[in-house]
Amino acid sequence: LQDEAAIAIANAESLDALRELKVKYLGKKGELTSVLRGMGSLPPEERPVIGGLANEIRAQLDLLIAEKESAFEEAALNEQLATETIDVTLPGTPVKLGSIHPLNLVIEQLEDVFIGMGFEIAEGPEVETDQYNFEALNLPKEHPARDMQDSFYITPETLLRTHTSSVQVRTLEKKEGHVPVRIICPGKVYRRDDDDATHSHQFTQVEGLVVDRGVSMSELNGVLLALIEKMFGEGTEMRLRPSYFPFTEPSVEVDIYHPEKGWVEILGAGMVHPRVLEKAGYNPERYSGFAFGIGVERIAMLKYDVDDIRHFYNNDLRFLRQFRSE
Ligand code: FA5
Repeated sequence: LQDEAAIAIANAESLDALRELKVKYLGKKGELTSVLRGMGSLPPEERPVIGGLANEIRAQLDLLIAEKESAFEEAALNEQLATETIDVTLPGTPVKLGSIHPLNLVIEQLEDVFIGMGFEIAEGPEVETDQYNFEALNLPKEHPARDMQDSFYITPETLLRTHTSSVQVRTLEKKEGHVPVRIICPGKVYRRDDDDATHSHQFTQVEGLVVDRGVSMSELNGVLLALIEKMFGEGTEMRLRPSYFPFTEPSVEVDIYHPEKGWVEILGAGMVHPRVLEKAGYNPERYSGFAFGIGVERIAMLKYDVDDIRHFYNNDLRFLRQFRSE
């Protein structure tokens, strides 16, 4: 039996054939097992001899099978390695890198500038209540200045925010009367403006708000100058034009000088109106503040010489790829 099995194992041509042999000789109903089973009918003195022999043979066959098995496995592995070799000298497939959108580039730069001046970054919802977008900013329902920002209403009391100034009051409420308040808030805003080369119905603003004791207009002036020099280089000319916003008093619009385009308006700003402070729980006798709302597209157009605001939204790769290296 041992010789027969040994020859069969040596001649097995595949892993499957080997496994069949294992069952045939060593399995529960295998030939060796039946020898062991039959031991009960042997005279008692022969049992240990036959038993010992059977176990020896079992161990022997086990070993032969295991050796043959690993030989098969090694052969299979070698075959697999031979077919799967990788030619490391082949040129790789280039990974296509995207680029940061120019509006996000400008937002990141603005955030850097303001974080450097001690500002924190705040957020607010794009779907806003009339209360935060207008009412709390000193713009009651019948106020004619509501026409300055034609709005997309969702319900009579909710709308797409027309400016990031809505975050001013949300921030003040969160601070619960504590100072200093020093935040910027970048985000999308929506207006029913007709689209043209410099206007879009959806655009981007960065709001700024500072409230503390003794905050003055000259500090606003200093912050804006620092901002403009960082964004456009030292010596860039800035001008404040008197303007009107119901939530600031006095109010200004800020232009910078561009050698080809002349004076271009980039933001609105002013000293926070005492009524806005009061409504948000800040005593205007003790505290004062300034606020500004920067038009991000206007900055990006000037900085990157973009002649039409619509380029920012068309997702034309030829346009977007130009901002790759920054
Ligand atoms: C405001 O939205 C005020 N909330 C700004 C402000 C904040 C004033 C805090 C005082 C205190 P205005 O409507 O002017 O103001 O818009 C601000 C800037 O957004 C503009 O200077 C301009 O750069 C940009 N902007 C306005 N309308 C559009 C538009 N339709 N498309 C692109 N940019 C626009």
